[in-house]
Amino acid sequence: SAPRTVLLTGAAGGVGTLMRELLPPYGYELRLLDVAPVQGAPDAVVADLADRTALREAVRGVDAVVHLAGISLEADFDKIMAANIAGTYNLYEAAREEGVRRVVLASSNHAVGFTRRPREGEPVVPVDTPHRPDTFYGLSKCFGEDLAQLYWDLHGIETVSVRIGSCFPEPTSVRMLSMWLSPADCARLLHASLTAESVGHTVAYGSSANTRAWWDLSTARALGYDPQDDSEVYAEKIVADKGLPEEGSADDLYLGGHFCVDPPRWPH
Ligand code: NAI
Ligand code: 15L
Repeated sequence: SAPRTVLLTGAAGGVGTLMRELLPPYGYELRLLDVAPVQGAPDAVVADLADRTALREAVRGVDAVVHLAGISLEADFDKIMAANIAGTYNLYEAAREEGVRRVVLASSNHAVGFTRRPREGEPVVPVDTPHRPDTFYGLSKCFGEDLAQLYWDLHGIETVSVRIGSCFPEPTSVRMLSMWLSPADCARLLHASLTAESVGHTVAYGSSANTRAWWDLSTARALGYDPQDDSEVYAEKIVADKGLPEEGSADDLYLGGHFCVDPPRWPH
């Protein structure tokens, strides 16, 4: 049966704040968790993903988890390790112990960030393209996807790993014209991921129906996702303001764009 009570981790973050508003109209009752206090939500669980007892209590009785919590940019490996790698493991263990059957996992384009972006006329990037992280951050998302697969194979916990492009109210760069996931489409995709039947472990790219999309939305659409937005309405202004990425730059070459070279480690 369709999930009703959902734990939303990372509820104080950018996407979490948007989803707190946009998911309840689909009929969900949200329980919120974040290590930071969640503005205007006195009932939110304030806990670190390192706190296994708190996680177990937080998942008790929910039908599903939308797992957004974690470090969302490149950082020192030890920090990524604690929040994203150990933290995601702790969350899945809590889900297993409490019998939660479905997780929607925030993966990222940076799990495949060093993949060349398609040039005009080339096929879009398929969902089964090999992992090719661009950062320790992206590597932690690869781990999350593999953990999700393991928990499906070992324990029958279903996951949709959503490789989110760029989920912000508006696109703000030329690269984001390809990557943008509008907040309303994000809610549509999370809802589809929560309600689709028999997902096993499914990897889906998360973007709107962008004219300039670089990747294949077929697995997302197969879940029932029907994106309604297209970044193209912002294109003229963004291209005029920012100019096209320099030929041969990371933003020009790779799905992960500037993450591939920031911080600089070796010349590309
Ligand atoms: P954000 O950084 O705004 O929010 C992340 C939240 O997780 C924060 O509120 C933070 O306090 C919380 N958090 C961090 N470490 C924690 C810990 N140890 N225990 C408990 N809570 C912790 O990130 P945003 O943009 O909202 O992204 C949400 C998720 O989606 C992240 O997992 C991110 O990696 C992923 N994502 C986001 C994209 C985007 O365009 N916004 C693109 C691709 C992936
Ligand atoms: C991500 O994974 C980040 O969490 C988000 O802040 C954006 O930088 C996004 O990718 C992006 O690639 O634009």
